Amino acid sequence: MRRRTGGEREDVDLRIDILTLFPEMFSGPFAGGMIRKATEAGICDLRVHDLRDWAHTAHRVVDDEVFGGGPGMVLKPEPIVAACEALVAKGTGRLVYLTPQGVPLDQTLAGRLALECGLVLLCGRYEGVDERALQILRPLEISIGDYVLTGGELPAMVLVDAVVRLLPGVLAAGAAAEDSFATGLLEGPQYTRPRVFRGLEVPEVLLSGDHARIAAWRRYEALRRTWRRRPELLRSAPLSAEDRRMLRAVMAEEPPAGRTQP
Ligand code: 6SD
Repeated sequence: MRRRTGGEREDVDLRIDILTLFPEMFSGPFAGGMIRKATEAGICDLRVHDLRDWAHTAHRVVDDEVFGGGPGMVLKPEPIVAACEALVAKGTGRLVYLTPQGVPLDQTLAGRLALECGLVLLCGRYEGVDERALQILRPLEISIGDYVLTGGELPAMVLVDAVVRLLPGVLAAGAAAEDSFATGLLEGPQYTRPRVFRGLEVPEVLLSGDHARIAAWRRYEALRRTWRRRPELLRSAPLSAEDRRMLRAVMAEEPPAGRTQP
């Protein structure tokens, strides 16, 4: 058990509570792959809750019309505040609200969230959540990108995937350290058998067994791809003197691709 300052004792690394009007959406994505393995291994504990369980009316109503007029419905503050307060207290977790108005999710933020003991993910629907609920709860507001979805469920799934794979024991040792973005660079190309496919050969260096040469080739290809596709990443990537020498060679080889017009 890691840093846990109070609340329920848990023997998992990370407890994630998800609050949603559509709990069934999560059964597919969480039933297989890496997330299932992490759950079965006792690394994370994922629980999905129906917001309607906190509704204070017999008909389990959790939404209402927008004050001031306009289309759509807004999620009422009472069930949201009651649910979030109950879940945050249980898991000693940090509350996150998925919204296009939030801070962008990136690899650094995913890494920080993976250090928490508990996360409570609030998924909005319709026109969003009554502002007073957010004023009272002060969640960390996170966006998965500059496009508008119909609810917070898909962003919550994206966040869970990005965070859970970083928990110790989920991936093969060292795998996450090699990720695109973890190194500050895009990853270069990868190959598997067959050695020749439709006349295209696997680069000879990868078959050489010379680990130093292979590592240098991979670094060069990562620099090349980053320069071509996301040159702005090179400004903040940690680069060694040898990386800078390679980068000069990459830049001499080809100009940046630039963004293609839509
Ligand atoms: C109404 C929501 C919640 C609607 C969203 C988040 C991002 N990055 N795009 N769209 C979103 C979240 C949309 O509830």
